[in-house]
Amino acid sequence: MEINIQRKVLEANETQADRNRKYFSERKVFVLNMMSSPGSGKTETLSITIKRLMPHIRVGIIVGDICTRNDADRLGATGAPVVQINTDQFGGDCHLAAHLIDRAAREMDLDSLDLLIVENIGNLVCPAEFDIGENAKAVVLSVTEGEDKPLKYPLMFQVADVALLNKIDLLPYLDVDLNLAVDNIQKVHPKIPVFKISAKTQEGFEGWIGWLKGCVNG
Ligand SMILES: Nc1nc2c(ncn2[C@@H]2O[C@H](COP(=O)(O)OP(=O)(O)O)[C@@H](O)[C@H]2O)c(=O)[nH]1
Ligand SMILES: [Mg+2]
Repeated sequence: MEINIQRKVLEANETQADRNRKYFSERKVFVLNMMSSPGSGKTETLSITIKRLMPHIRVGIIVGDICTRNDADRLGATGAPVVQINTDQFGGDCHLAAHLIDRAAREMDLDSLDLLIVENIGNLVCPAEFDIGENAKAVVLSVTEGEDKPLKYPLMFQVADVALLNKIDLLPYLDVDLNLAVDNIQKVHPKIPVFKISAKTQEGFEGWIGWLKGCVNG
């Protein structure tokens, strides 16, 4: 019974996600779904990414959290339009579903955007299962989380189109093996592009920004 209900929820989500994708493509907006566990650096990475892309690429943001507008305030400081979703009004869901993206996107002027980035709720499990109608998925893993996380939470890394290995500025203080972290990501998803970055120092951003520009101009 539980399995049937879960299947129906995922099927309904898939239908809405396909509708979203059509809606976005009619408006010529590329949509990126950014995911990670809480605290890996999604918001920090996005702040820098947006600053580097604008004004040539016009970016809008939908950000999901269970509570608070903190990330909307941080990302809004870039000047990009931001819509915050709080899932505590909907039972505190641990992921963004396609119908929430539909509602948030209708609050934005998509005709004035080239790229819509969705910062998903911090969670390495549930968001991987929910298509939101995006064109690409990015996963952020910070070096402080340990090299083995791709092996423990493989679905997230399998569904991702690109992986960002963040907080490399902290490597001198950690015992983590950066090459092993890359190997583990590529063990569950061979050939996925992995960019090693620091959102604090902006090291490694050229490759990531180039990849994203390629998607938008693509
Ligand atoms: N040292 C360091 N700290 C970072 C880096 N990226 C993010 N942080 C910090 O990590 C914490 C969580 O970052 P945040 O962007 O809120 O992560 P999110 O929960 O994934 O959105 C904040 O205190 C950030 O300042 C980084 O590259 N290096
Ligand atoms: Mg955040």
